[in-house]
Order: sequence, then structure tokens, then C-alpha cells
Amino acid sequence: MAIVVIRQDNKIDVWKNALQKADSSIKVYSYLESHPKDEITMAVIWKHPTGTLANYPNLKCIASAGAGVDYIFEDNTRPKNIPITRIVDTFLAGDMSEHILSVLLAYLKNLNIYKLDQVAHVWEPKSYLRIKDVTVGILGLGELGALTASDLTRFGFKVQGWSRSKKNIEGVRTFFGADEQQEFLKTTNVLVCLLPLTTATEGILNKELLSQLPKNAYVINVARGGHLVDEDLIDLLDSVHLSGACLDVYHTEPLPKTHPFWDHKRVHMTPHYASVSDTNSVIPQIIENYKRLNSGEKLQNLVDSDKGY
Ligand code: NDP
Ligand code: OXD
Repeated sequence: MAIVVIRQDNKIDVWKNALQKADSSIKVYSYLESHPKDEITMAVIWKHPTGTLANYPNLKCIASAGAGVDYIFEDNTRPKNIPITRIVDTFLAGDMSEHILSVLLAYLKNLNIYKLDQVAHVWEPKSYLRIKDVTVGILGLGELGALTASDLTRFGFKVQGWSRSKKNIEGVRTFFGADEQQEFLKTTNVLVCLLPLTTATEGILNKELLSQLPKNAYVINVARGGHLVDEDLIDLLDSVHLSGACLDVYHTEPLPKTHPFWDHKRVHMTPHYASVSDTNSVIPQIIENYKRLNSGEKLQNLVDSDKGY
């Protein structure tokens, strides 16, 4: 029994060492080194190369090193009948909430526009918005959306959220299902996407949906690039139906240099770094699941393969 870490970024040794340090009795390998494939029972992965999961005949669990699992379902060569777990973590949720608060304040007070003005040596005071006058609408009221929603109410924002099933969050107006989506959209000034990417949510941020937001609405996508129809966003920004957008995630990451978002004045970009799994905080839940796997106990933070999240 052993763990393999599979990821293509430069954090593979950080994860391998952190797992090893957390419990030195567990054998942990990087998929890049020579290792006994038939010993591997758990794969701790993040955006793995397609096909690599099929190399492990005794794999019993796929553990996503992040909250999202869309990239796992995209790999049709993955072993299908084993559990998938994901990260649920207070720092991951808190960091996302702080990111969204920062983006909101920059939007209200025109900070991104002033940065462009500064570069162009332009002195042009602009009217600003107040927190109390803005309704933030969050698509997805799960681990990240629910915390963000309640945090924002404490700062004085009016907050509403939309999810698949009905939620009760103090101070937050909640909507659910297709029937309640229209009312949610037409009363939202800043739309935040915190949905998982699934077959049901792919392309959800399209012209039809975004046009239902009031004129001058602002869009924040921190979920996945696949939620957004890029051309529809650009059309609605150019026709000034939307006042701007802040994006952290993209169809292709890194975003290709020729993509129109780079030079669009009303698109503000961050490089998929809104909220990142902190090994110190999340390794214990992975180790705990490894132990449960070995003792046959129910795993934590299981993904529902039928729902895709
Ligand atoms: P959760 O699974 O906890 O929550 C998902 C929410 O979306 C739930 O409220 C769920 O409804 C709702 N939802 C799912 N499908 C639908 C649907 N078809 N219609 C309406 N509502 C739906 O996810 P997290 O909050 O942990 O994470 C959300 C996403 O954030 C991740 O999947 C990931 O893509 C992204 N993320 C981005 C990061 C970044 O740095 N940019 C960092 C971490 C995550 P219900 O509760 O009723 O099931
Ligand atoms: C995640 C992410 O899903 O970082 O955790 O996007």
C-alpha cells in the first residue's frame, strides 16, 4: 500500500515531502520516479496527465489536491468504480472569501480603472459605489460560496445565492433550481460564479444568462473557465450591458497570449490563484482518508460521481 502524487506543476516534491513528513510510515512516490505501480492504492492528484491513473491496477481512491474535480471526470481512462475525494478546508474557503471581497472593493472604488489611468497619466475622478447599495449574487452555495456569502453580509453587502438545493444561510436571500434563477439574476448587481464545472453548469455564463443581469452589472468568475462563454462576455462588455469582469480561471491555463481578455480594458485578470490548497492545512485530511481506506472506513469529503461534484 502506498501513495503516488501526480501533478504537472512545480509542486510535486512539496506535496510528496509534506505527505511523507505527516506520516513517515506511509510510502509516498512521485509519479515521475521509478515506483512499484501495483503497490499504489491512493493517487493524490492535481491536473494529472490524461491516462496516468490507468497505470495503477490496485488503485482504490483518487484524492483531488484541490476542491474542484472536473479535470478527473474529463479523463475517460480513469478507473471508474473507485471513490474520488476532494479538499474541503477552512483556509481554502476563507482565502476565496477574502479574494472576492478584495475584487468587490476594487470594483466599487474603481481601483482597476485608476491603475489604467495612472499608466496613461490621466487624472479623471469617477463616481463610486457604496457597499450598502450593491447586491452580490453567488452562483453556488457550497463550501466556498456559503462562507463567502455570510462573510459579505458582515461587511454590509446585500447577498443572495443560487444553488441546486434550497439553503438557509443567515442574512442571505437564497434561490434554487431553474425556476428561481431569473429572479435571482435580475436582482444581482455583482455576479460571482462558485459552481463546480459539470455537464449541467458548463457554459452557464452565456449571453442568455448574463443578459438577465441589470445593466452595468459586474461579473466575477473564480470557478472554472468552462463556465464562461468568452465571446458572450466580450459582446456584453462591448455593448456596455456589463460594466466589467474579474476572471481567475480560463478555458486554457495559462491563458494564451493572443486571447482578447489580455487587452480588454474592462476585464481584470488573476492567474487562477484566488484560493490555493495549503499543504499544512489539507494534508491531514488526505492522511486520514488513507488510513480509512486501509481500515475500510467511510472516506471524508467524497465526491458524488453521479452529480460530478
Ligand atoms: P461545493 O461542491 O461545496 O459547492 C457547489 C455548489 O454549487 C453547491 O451549492 C451546489 O448546489 C451548487 N451547484 C452544483 N451544480 C449546480 C447546478 N447544476 N445548479 C445549481 N447549483 C449547482 O464546491 P466548492 O464550494 O468547494 O467549490 C466550488 C468550485 O470552486 C470548485 O468546484 C472549483 O471549480 C472552484 N474553485 C476555484 C478555486 C480558485 O482558486 N479559483 C479554488 C477552489 C475552488 P447543492 O448545494 O444544492 O448541491
Ligand atoms: C481548486 C482550485 O479547485 O484550486 O481547488 O481551483
